[in-house]
Amino acid sequence: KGQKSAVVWFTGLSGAGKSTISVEVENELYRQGLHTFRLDGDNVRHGLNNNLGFSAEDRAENIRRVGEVAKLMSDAGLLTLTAFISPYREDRDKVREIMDDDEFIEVYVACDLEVCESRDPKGLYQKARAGEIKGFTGIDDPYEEPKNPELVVHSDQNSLEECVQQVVDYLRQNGYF
Ligand code: GGZ
Repeated sequence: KGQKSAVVWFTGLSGAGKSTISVEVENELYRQGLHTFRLDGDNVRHGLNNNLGFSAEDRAENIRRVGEVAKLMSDAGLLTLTAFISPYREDRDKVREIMDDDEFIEVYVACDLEVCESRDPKGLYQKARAGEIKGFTGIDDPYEEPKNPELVVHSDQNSLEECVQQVVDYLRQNGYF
């Protein structure tokens, strides 16, 4: 019984629950004895990508670099989890293209904008509505939903535990561990 390396790529609006779900999935995989690595905006935008903002060009470069790092981690044998808005389909598809077959697992964390906005953990939606942040995803910047993700979890209709379970079940049922 082993593990198959892959990149579990969470995408969705700010506040949809990507980071929270990915942390809990990682905890569960750890309990199962798997080796994992997690990348999200909090660790990557402060270091590797601290020269990038939120223009379409900078988001594309953010996602490209994250994709390359995730590929390296996956090559090193780790089940890699990423949590980035990654709003542009083209940017996500380019990451998929550098991966092997079955190596890229796109997980759409679907959540109504209204629900994301009501959560507003960092007050960023409020700032975006007030015009204090320009180009905020979902407010005055686009989010392009995945057309054929490997998995969709609905964080506005299911509990955190259920969403986590759906991801873990997908990985087990598809032979990743
Ligand atoms: C979207 C922004 C923006 C703008 C700052 N648009 O909820 P958060 O705070 O913690 O998650 C968001 C994070 C998005 O970074 P990503 O690297 O995931 O974005 S992308 O994949 O599009 O490159 C949010 C915060 O940064 N944030 N400004 N204008 N989110």
